[in-house]
Amino acid sequence: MIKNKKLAKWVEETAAMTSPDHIYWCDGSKEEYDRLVKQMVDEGLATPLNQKQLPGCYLFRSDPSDVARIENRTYIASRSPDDAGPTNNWIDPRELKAVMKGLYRGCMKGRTLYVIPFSMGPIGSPISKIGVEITDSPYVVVNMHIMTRVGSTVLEALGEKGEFVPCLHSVGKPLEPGQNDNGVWPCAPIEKKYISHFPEERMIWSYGSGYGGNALLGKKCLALRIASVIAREEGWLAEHMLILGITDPEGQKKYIAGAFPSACGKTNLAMLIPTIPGWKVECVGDDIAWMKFRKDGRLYAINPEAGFFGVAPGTSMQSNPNAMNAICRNTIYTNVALTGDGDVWWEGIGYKAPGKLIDWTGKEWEDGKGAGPAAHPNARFTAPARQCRGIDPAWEDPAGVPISAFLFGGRRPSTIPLVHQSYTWNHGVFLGSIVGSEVTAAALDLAAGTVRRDPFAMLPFCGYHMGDYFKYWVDIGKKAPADKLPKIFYVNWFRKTADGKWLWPGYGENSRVLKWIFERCDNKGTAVETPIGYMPSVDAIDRTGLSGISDADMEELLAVDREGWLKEIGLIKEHYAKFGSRLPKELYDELAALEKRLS
Ligand code: SAT
Ligand code: MN
Repeated sequence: MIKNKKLAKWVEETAAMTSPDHIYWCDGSKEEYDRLVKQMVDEGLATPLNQKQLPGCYLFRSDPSDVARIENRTYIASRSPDDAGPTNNWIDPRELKAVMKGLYRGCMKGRTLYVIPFSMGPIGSPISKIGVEITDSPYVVVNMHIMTRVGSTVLEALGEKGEFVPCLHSVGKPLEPGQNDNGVWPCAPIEKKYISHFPEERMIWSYGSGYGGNALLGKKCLALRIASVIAREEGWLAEHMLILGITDPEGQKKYIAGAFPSACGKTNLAMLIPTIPGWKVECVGDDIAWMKFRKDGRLYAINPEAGFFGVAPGTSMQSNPNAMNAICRNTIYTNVALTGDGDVWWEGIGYKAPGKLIDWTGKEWEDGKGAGPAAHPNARFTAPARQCRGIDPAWEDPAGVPISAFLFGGRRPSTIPLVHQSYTWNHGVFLGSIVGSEVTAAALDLAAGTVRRDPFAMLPFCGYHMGDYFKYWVDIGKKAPADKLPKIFYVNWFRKTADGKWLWPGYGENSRVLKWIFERCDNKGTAVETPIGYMPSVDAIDRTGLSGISDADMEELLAVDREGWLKEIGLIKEHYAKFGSRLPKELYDELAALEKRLS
């Protein structure tokens, strides 16, 4: 029946180890999705939302200990610790397997083992990859239905001998005979949670968490950590990047990919609605880009995902109307607040809480009554990408879309200007390597104002030594002539005045910066050579129809802050020191050249 022998054997062995009551092969159908959702509603694990306002939408509340990715329980178990590098948690793979096998033994008792064949990327695309996730969580199954392409067509594409990435997942909560979850989100205590990657075997083992990237293994685990390793071996790129298409008033179109650390508005940028007349932005993806060179020498990107797993708090009609519209139907909400009439609510939704709510922990909540937030700050929506009004017509093109520019950025209230362009490929790699964002959450245990370096926004997602990753990016630049390679830009929407006011309005107004970037891709648009790179002159950024931004503001946004940059250089040296001898010489050369240009 199952033609792929390796898959059949793996499922059999896993079932023998985990002892599920049933084994179920997912076909990816709507009937299957509806049936599993109904089962979870009946078990009290899901709440149907008001089906008139939010058809096909359901709310889940997770365990308070299981609300986000957990980086300190995430492991890269390469054979040598040197291959994981200084930015990853390493454990000896033999040791880790022994511990995890102990946990997996009998862990699916009382549950169903679901086999989810999935494709990252359009089925049959030369850039796509197949994974199979085994899980005991029906919540994972329905989320994977939205986030990936699931089902029998994937098994057909896999055929008898096709390769797949095995992804094993359990919530880590076996049930006694007759016991059920009693409406409580199943997971294991923190010290038993493991999100493990075996890069040499291209294999993922996850235990104890049911939330987001810990459990939906196609996303960060496969599409970034394991894929980054495969990409380096095979000569392509697996990046934590949004992809957008931008069209000028004459109908010329370009595609741009961008890497930003979390909490920098990546999803909002991917779905931006331009404020400059005649321009259009369309979304290919909001989180991950897989890119390969084609014969014409250009890099082509696909979005390996099929849905959006976005942060709800802060999403509003002002920050992201396209997302607000996309999540009105067929959407799974996790850890948002519930209103009296079965609607959802979260902090930053753009209007006051309508009366008493049920908060993400299931308790009554009233605004101003001193309780914590109504929605968990990492509350999420899972929504099909095709529901987004601004989705790009080519978003499922198996050939991918040609990338003209890379953007890097972060939250930097000072020093880093609104936009600058690298002089060369290696200078652009340097800009990617120094990406950082100012820490706002005290929870991270860092003084507010500290810059947390997150090179290429890949710090938690690179499956190998980050120094080697930088070197790989340098090498990519040798694979095509400079005029075929994407141009590289650093943007910063988050500049503040000395008294703490935003200097730039952001959101749809960012299209004004994208317009300059678009022009630069054709070597047009006024650009001034500065010590840090090419920069727009003050009036090269189109301000037509934009009120409240004076020439003086623009000058501040586009100034080269020599003192700030010299301080930055000291911080970059500290950052680079972590990578030791594996930091490529080319990046030290770029740093030295920058220092020289500044002095
Ligand atoms: O939970 S996910 O890893 O999918 C999202 C994130 O934390 O970036
Ligand atoms: Mn992400």
